Order: sequence, then structure tokens, then C-alpha cells
Amino acid sequence: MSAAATVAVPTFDADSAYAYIEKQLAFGYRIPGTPAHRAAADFLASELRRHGGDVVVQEARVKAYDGTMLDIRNIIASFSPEKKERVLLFAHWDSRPYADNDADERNYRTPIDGANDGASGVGVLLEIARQMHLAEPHIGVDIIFFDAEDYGMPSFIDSFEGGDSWALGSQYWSRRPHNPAYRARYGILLDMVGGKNSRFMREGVSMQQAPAVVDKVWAAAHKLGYGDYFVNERGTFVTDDHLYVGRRVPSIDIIAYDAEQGGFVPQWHTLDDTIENIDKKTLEAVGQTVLHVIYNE
Ligand code: AHN
Ligand code: ZN
Repeated sequence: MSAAATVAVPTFDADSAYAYIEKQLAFGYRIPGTPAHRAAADFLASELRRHGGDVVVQEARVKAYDGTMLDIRNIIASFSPEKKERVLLFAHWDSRPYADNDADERNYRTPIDGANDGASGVGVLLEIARQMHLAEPHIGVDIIFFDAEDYGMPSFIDSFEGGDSWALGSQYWSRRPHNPAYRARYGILLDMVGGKNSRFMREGVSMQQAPAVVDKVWAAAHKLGYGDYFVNERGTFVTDDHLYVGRRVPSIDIIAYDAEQGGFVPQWHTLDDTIENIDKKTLEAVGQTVLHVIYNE
């Protein structure tokens, strides 16, 4: 792309992304099979449509780790569907029914708000959709909100199984994509992109599947002054939606990981994963970085 032909990169509005997180939480827990889950799905689909996306809602029944059948919805929006060259952006929109990492074990079976774990990635992507409607990038973009990422086997169950009990929506999509011929240059997953003091490391599966995309995204972040967030250190391997999407589209995961803590963000799968622990500066670092990457394609 010549310099003259590039589109100016829009300015990411973190207040807008934050408001989208609040809006999702206001529906209640986005647990598959519940009325709050259905209402939230309807909102997400209509919001993507309002921002100019061609929206398809992929409905399916999948089996959870405990045999429960879950009615799930993957929400898929295509922007400039006529364009052949495309990038895929995705996040999970469901919220976890268990606070199984809470300090108090009496909370293990209580659902979490999922302000960071779920709503943050969706909030950033809805704001990106809004920006794309105001000024179209050169490349075609698809946004998928995957369901049932976070219904994985709880840690209070003593079992060696459960490794494939996460990311049920993206597992389904990777077997049966909404369009059998679907392709994109690469995919970027946003997971837990709104926490305070968040650090994004070069995650292991991403480095195996699409190291050049990790380089591109991390370089963009450093160029924009977000080098404190996007650290150039190798992270662990995370079983997340990008692993399954990666069977069709080489994909990376922008996911907060605290190497010193030896885990994800401190609020991960606890009752503290609330709006109070969302930091607009983190949303901005991720949102502006992804916009930069998209508008430079
Ligand atoms: C596992 O704990 C195996 N995967 C974590 C993926 C995840 C859960 N992302 C958000 N919530
Ligand atoms: Zn989770």
C-alpha cells in the first residue's frame, strides 16, 4: 500500500468501549441457556448491524464438560463483505458460571460478571466496529463474538480431562464455519484486555501459529507508545479460541498474563472481575493498537 492511499487511523474512544462493557454487564450473567444470555446476544447482533456489519448468528447445541447441552450463538459480522483480502477479529461474549478461582471456596459455584473476561474484548471490538462505520479501512474485516468459551471444566472438579471443554463456540465454528470457503489473512483474539496493570506477553500458541502477526501487533503497540503493555517476552501456552480458529485462520491471542503471579489477571474467575477493575487506559492501548494494524493493511 502506498502512503498516499492509506486511510488515516481513527482515534479509539475508550469511553465508548467502557460503556459497551457496562451495557453487557447490565444484561446480567451471559451464561448459555439463560434469558440474559439471549438478550445480550440480540443486543450484540443489532449493534454490529447498526455499525454496518452483515450479521449472521450461528446457532448450535453443544455438550458441556458435565453433559449439559448448551444452546449457543456465535455472532458473526462482515464489514465490506465484497473485499477478498480480510482480517478476522474475535472475542468471547459469554461469561463464566463459576468463580472457581475465588479466594473463598463458598463462591466457586457463583457466576462472575466477566467485565474483563469476556465483556472487555467485545467492548473493544464494538468500538472498532463503530469506527469502521465512520471511516472504512482498505481491508475487509470480520468480527466474531464466540459463545461458550468460558464453560470449561471447573477447577473444583478433580479430573485430568477437560482440556477440550473450553472454547466450545469456536470449536464448533472451526468444524462448521458460517461460510465453508471462509478465509482471512490472519486473526486476532482479544481476551482480558481491560484490566489494571495488564501486560500482554507473546503467547505460545500465537507464536507457533502466526509469529509474524505477533511481531506486527507488538511493533505497532511499541510505535504508538504502548510498549509497557505489550512486552516483548514469551508467554505460556493458552487454550483459548485462537487455538481452534487457528485451524482455519492463523491467529494470535492478546491476553493479559502476569508472569510474576504465574497466572492471568488477579481477578480471573473470581467475584472481583467487575467494572471497578476495568482500566480505560488498557482498553485504549489494545484498541488503538488493533486499529493501527487494521488501517495499515
Ligand atoms: C484454560 O484455563 C485452559 N484456558 C483459559 C482460557 C480462558 C478462560 N480465557 C478466558 N477465560
Ligand atoms: Zn474465563
